[in-house]
Amino acid sequence: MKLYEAPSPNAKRVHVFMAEKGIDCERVTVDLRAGENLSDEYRSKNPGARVPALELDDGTVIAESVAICRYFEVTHPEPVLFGSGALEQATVEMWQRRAEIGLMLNVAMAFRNISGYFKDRETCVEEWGRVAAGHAVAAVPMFDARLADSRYLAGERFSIADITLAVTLQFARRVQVELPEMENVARWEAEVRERKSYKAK
Ligand SMILES: N[C@@H](CCC(=O)N[C@@H](CS)C(=O)NCC(=O)O)C(=O)O
Repeated sequence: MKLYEAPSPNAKRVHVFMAEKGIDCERVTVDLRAGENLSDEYRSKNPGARVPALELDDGTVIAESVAICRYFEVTHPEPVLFGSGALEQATVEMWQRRAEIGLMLNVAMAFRNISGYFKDRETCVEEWGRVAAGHAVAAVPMFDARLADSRYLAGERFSIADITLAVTLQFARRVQVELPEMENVARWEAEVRERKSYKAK
């Protein structure tokens, strides 16, 4: 099994997830800056042309971070990171989607469109980047309110939703998308960042 990766927030989500489960495998670094992910060779494995992607020993490739994590959730059920039972699974899914769609995608759009980091491969619209940054800022209070009453996003158990939110906050700081610092998010983030899995590569 091989993980195609880069120093990137989506690969980081998979790293933390794998570390939680005690999984390791061969890693292949894909040079995004040089456009290695856009090569015919990489696209033949992952037509989506992004990282991460997981290649199984029989050559099957799974792309999309959450799809990779779902694969590992079944192959390595402990610890449970997508919830257990109807209510907890739905709650994890709800917060995971809120963190990914409401925050992570907007931070990524802000970064990509304002900085022009990938302008060699996409049209960057700075104004759209600023709108996306505003959407990201507006999303944070919902997480803060939830974390005022709950240890983790989906309840008492750490989950994929926490991984997505923590990785996104770290990425936002790195790419200078300024998000509000809020008390409950700060308490929760300090705890998540202390986890051994969060320091994993
Ligand atoms: N929805 C995908 C997003 C993957 C993605 O956007 N990866 C970025 C790095 S975080 C990438 O490969 N960017 C290279 C490019 O846009 O050319 C996932 O969850 O894995």
